[in-house]
Amino acid sequence: MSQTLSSIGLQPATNPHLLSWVQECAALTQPERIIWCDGSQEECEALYAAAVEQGVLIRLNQEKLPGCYYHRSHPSDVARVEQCTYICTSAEVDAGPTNNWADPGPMREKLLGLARGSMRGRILYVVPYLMGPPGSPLSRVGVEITDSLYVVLNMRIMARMGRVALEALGDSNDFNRGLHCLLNLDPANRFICHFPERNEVISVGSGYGGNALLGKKCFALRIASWLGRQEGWMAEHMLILGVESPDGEKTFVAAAFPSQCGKTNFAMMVPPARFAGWKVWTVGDDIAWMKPGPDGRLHAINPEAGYFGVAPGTNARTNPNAMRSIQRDTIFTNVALKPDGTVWWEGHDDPPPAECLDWKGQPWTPGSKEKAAHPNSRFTAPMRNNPMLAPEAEDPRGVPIDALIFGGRRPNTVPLVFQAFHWSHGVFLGATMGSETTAAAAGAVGQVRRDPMAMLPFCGYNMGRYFRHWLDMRKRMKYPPRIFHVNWFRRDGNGTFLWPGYGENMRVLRWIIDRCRGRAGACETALGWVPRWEDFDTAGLPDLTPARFEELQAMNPDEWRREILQQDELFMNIYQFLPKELIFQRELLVARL
Ligand code: SAT
Ligand code: MN
Repeated sequence: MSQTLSSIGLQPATNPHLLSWVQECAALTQPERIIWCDGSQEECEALYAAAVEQGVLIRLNQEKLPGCYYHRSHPSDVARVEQCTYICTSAEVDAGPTNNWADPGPMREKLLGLARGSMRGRILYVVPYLMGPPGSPLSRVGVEITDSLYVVLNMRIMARMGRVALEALGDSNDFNRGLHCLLNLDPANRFICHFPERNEVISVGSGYGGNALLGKKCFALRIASWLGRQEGWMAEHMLILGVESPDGEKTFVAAAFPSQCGKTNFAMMVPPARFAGWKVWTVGDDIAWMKPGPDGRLHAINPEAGYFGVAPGTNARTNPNAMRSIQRDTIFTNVALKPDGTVWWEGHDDPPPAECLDWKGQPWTPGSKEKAAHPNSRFTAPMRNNPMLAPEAEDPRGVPIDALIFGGRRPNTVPLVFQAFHWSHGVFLGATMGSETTAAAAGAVGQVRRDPMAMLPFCGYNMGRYFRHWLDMRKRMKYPPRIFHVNWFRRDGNGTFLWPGYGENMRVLRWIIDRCRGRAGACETALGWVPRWEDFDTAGLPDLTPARFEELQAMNPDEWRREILQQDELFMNIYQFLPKELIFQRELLVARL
């Protein structure tokens, strides 16, 4: 047993429900010792020291990157695995056609069998965490039991961890139970299983972020979406940001893009010179929990407390606030390690190092064929490091949302921006969203697949009922947000991006906000309301000619005919559960075309 850990984690919680569940898990997994995490600084230092001692983390150059550490995961364990992810409900229909379903009884037996004795000689960490600001009616408690120090240290950054969570829990039995066992990381024994009827998650055989940090996708999206449907709120794969105009007017928007489509960059956007005096504040970069408030508006909190961001492509131009956020107290996973104890990745500001170790620990030089950093390599950084963290991120009431934005990665077909005619049309836009697959999930990259509301891998129940829930939410709000669709990734005939993206997305955001506030023009098309050249701020972008703008916004009927047929594939898959409003929206679109 590590000396470094001998003085911490001695004080078990007093909550009887939590105590008995921890005892049950310990009896099953047979750890050598239990550590109850309290979230203190002293504990943090001891955990990092132990992680370094055990080779789980490498301490980076503390002068250049204070409080920063480096982790290499097993090369077969670098992304979410959707084919090993299950929703285990008594009735298969509750998981629906887009999820893997397993019968909860036999699946539990199998998982408990795998977990039995799996922590022998190891430490079981009890990680209580609070999702959302303390004191918020929208916040929820989870407890993760894990034998991974890497998971503990990431959870400490990603959520409000330790005492604060136990205080929020009190003697209640209302918390998410998450059991995580590394096992031997054999992909054949990798299962990420959700039991929404019990508010429980069991994840075995993977140490990777989305599979193992159970507060994130497992609880805050899959389980929370289930809870939200029952309780009248929404758990969405959305960033939340606030735009402040030069005269101090603040407007909050939430946006759903699939993994690796730039949510973190958009959430931390820095307005370009043209927008002097404008500020973009980050509330969250990945997940939004939203509920109608007493004022009739939709209020959102970011349940998380950190950013689990994609490293490659992150630099001072694409995301200066992320670069500032990762200068301290950050864990880097599967990036390249330089000889001076700092890190590098493809698309970093620094030129490729003459030599370094790649994400697998192999020597790498600029002549190497393989990438130095894994395409899904990540940073885990506390949100308090973000210089533009919205003060409202800690507001228990959340922020009122004026616009919801859907977007995907589409090289063609889909215009830069358009606005839905109304709420149910907006739900249709979200429901039919498509995007090219990325390295965030194991499997082929670059194929367009339907990813409704960017929730295909994260909706914890039947997708058709999820659409119904979206439609029903309209009735709970006096002032529903306006709904928009964006696509930063459209290309011209030569494959060149038509839109510069990043900070220039501020121009799109400006139009969206002005639409919400009734001060920007638009013209009606078959797809929705679109900005005309004169409605859109194009000053200071010499490459953006009226012809190019037209190309960006073009609606090509042939492409849309194909698009609708592709959308039908998803609709046919869930036809039995599809709300009729969405079928009508499809008919109306076809008629308009
Ligand atoms: O790995 S995570 O699932 O946490 C990140 C993502 O894919 O969105
Ligand atoms: Mn995500």
